Amino acid sequence: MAIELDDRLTVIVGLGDTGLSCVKFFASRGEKVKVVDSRDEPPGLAELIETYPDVEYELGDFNLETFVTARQLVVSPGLSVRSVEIEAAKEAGVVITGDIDIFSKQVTAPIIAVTGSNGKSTVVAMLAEILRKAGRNFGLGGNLDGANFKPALDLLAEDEKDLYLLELSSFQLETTASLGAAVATILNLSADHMDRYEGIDDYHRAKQRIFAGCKQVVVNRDDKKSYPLEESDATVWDFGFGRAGVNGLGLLEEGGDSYLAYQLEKIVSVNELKVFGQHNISNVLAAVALAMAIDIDMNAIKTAITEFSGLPHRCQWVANIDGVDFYNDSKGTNVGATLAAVEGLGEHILGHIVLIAGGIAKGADFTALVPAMNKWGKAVILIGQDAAEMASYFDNEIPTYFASDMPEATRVALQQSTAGDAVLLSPACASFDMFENFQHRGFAFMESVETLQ
Ligand code: UMA
Ligand code: ADP
Repeated sequence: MAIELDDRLTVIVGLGDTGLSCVKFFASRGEKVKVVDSRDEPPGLAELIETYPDVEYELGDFNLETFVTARQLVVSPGLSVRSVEIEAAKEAGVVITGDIDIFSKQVTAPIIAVTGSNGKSTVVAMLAEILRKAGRNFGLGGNLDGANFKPALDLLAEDEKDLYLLELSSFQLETTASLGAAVATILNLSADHMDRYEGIDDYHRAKQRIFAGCKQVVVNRDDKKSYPLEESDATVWDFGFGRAGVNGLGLLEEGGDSYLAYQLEKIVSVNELKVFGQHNISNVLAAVALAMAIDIDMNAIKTAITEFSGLPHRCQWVANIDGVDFYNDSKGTNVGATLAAVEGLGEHILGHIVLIAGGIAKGADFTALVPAMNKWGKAVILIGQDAAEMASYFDNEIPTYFASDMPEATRVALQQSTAGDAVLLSPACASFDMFENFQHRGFAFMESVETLQ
């Protein structure tokens, strides 16, 4: 039976945190929706049934008919828009959108949009601290976890804000049409999610959508992939390790010390920062550039960046046992992140690193970790589904051990260490084979370390 145009529904694809925020949004406007999720028991189900008992839902294997007869599909980030059902819907003329696209069309206040392969949450958290110090009335959400967790559409239920700060993943950007951000940045680009994209260029193209219609861009001078591919009239700010030019943030060397600087104007000494590692200097410079693009007072910037001590599960110090320091970098979920953590920590400690890594490899190439571990490391302990695949990279290069769970991994790591060394959990992999998510993995590490004491 043919479906009349007016009867066609908005179909929310996915009933996780994003899907639920979409249901709330449409319900608040009195719009009828249907929800589908390929999982039999998606996380948002109990709340949906309790709070929105009238909303229809379909669980388990997707029903193609529901997709192709929809008015629009609001696709959650965990699902690729290239799935058979979504492609078929697109062919049939169904509008494909996502929560960030809807959000950007609803708000008139400026949006600061941050993406990148690594450092997003750190930069966004630092910028949020800067905005707080400056007394700005802003909303904070997107692809964040922990204390800052908030799906973007849930921000619309809060009081009106003068500014929105969003962390965006490539998955979320896939469903944006023209974001129109006041300021947009790709902090850096290195391979991640290669199981979802056709290659790095495909992943890069998804990230580039952040620049569509933006007024100002912040680029990383040390990573050309962070620059917009399309020409535009947007004002450009840049950050990077060398000396900075006009509208630039960089480093100035003076009297044996290194200073963060705006053009040739010193801001603070690198020694005044609480976070360590070159990657974090890059993160601070990015946060300052974003703040300056929206005209934040330099005093607020200085106070916030010198007080910021980092987020949990990101090179977080956990304990010292027999002179060995333990660091939780469970959010190191790709090669670029683990490389940054190994180099940052390697420079920071006197001894060597024993790395705990492994999990779901997501189609990654681990070659780049080998020279870094040869330089800064002394052993690798591997866990999880793709441990054997990872081991093949380290064979004959560095002592490698397998562990069946986190308690065993930390025990072996301590055995391989001596005073002055550091044990670093930075898996370079996703966690879902053994844990609920990266936070769960980080807590498992911290608990295992506690039992070693
Ligand atoms: N899924 C199915 N079937 C479905 C729908 C989803 O199997 O029908 C699976 C997905 O493949 C995925 C999982 O369920 O493995 C979760 O997907 P989701 O789209 O329901 O996720 P949400 O709960 O809505 O959470 C998402 C972000 N997660 C992902 O993109 C995977 C959260 O970022 C974000 O905080 C939240 O929206 C609100 O904006 C977390 C994350 O891990 C921190 N992000 C990835 C990362 O940072 O690497 C991208
Ligand atoms: P994201 O939100 O992009 O995942 P986070 O700020 O949560 O980034 O940091 C995740 C991990 O990435 C950290 O634990 C660290 O190992 C690494 N990392 C952080 N900042 C950078 C950076 N600028 N470049 C490379 N790696 C980084």
